[in-house]
Amino acid sequence: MLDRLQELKEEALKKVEAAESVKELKDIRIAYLGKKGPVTEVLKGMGKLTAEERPKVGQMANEVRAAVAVSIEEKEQKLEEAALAEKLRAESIDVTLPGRPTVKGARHPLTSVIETIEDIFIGMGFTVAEGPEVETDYYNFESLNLPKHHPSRDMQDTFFITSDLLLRTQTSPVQTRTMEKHEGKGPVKIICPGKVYRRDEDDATHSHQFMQIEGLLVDEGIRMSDLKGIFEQFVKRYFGEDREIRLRPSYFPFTEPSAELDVSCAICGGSGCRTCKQTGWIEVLGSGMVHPNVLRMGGFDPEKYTGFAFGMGVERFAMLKYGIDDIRHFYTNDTRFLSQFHRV
Ligand code: 2U9
Repeated sequence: MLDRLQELKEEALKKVEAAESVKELKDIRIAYLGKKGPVTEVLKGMGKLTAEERPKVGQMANEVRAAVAVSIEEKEQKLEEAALAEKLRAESIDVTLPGRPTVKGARHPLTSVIETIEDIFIGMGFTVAEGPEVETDYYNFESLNLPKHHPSRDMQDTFFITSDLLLRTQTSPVQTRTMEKHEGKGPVKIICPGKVYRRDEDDATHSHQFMQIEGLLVDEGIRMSDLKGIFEQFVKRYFGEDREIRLRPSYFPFTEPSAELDVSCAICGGSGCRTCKQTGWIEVLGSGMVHPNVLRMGGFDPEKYTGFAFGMGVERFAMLKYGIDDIRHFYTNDTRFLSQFHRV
């Protein structure tokens, strides 16, 4: 029996020595030291031994168990140390390697243009006002001197939600709402940037959703010359000092008189080219003196107060400034287009 135990010990120690994983060691522990293992089997046969032999075999069995257990533990520690060393080697960081570049986003060109225009008007004492995109018929049409069945309501095709709710076709409702808040006391000096919606077929120059910036200045003694002065400053700051402006008579139901603003063509310098359709001038916005009815509906006394208003399409400004030929580029999220505006 003693020989058998010695044999088992050597066999187990050899296997521990050869083991390459903690899992293997666990299997060896179960195989040799477990309840159904060979050492237990030997001990079960002790009944047949003499009283003299029994303690010797018992002691030997305990020694074998202890030796195998210790060698398993030692081997386990070695394997764990080796695994940790390997992990540290694999995860070591070479601090001398150059960093991986991170891809940075850029402002959308329309956002940049809006911010540039906002800054110019803020510099002239305007504040920025915003309002809801879902509007009532009253704020979008009625309060702008466009009563029901007015022919000019046909000028715009509208996305109606109910008979009274719609997606705003211009940012003008923000101006009426702001006038109401002022309760008939001037000055009101705001610009209103935001999304607007029209039931247009999308093509190179039309989009069913686009960006507008409108402006409104209401105070005592505001005249057409104030409008012209503000436009002159705005155009020179946005397009460049060398650009000239001219006002051309027009018609809008919410302004009287109304005028279109033209800017001298930068491409031909005024002599006429394809961009300016041989006129030397490019139309950039619509404007006019606020109609007395509109002032009255906003809570202002037209006998005391006068004002001017204007509206521009942001995409058109961006297209003119950067030579973009299709409005759909702004809304298709093609990064080849967008990434060109990194430093705008
Ligand atoms: C109030 C009073 C008057 C806003 C104005 C225009 C002229 C205009 C167009 C330019 C290109 C819209 O984006 S576009 O299609 N706008 O020509 N907008 S005057 O007049 C107002 C607004 C609010 C209370």
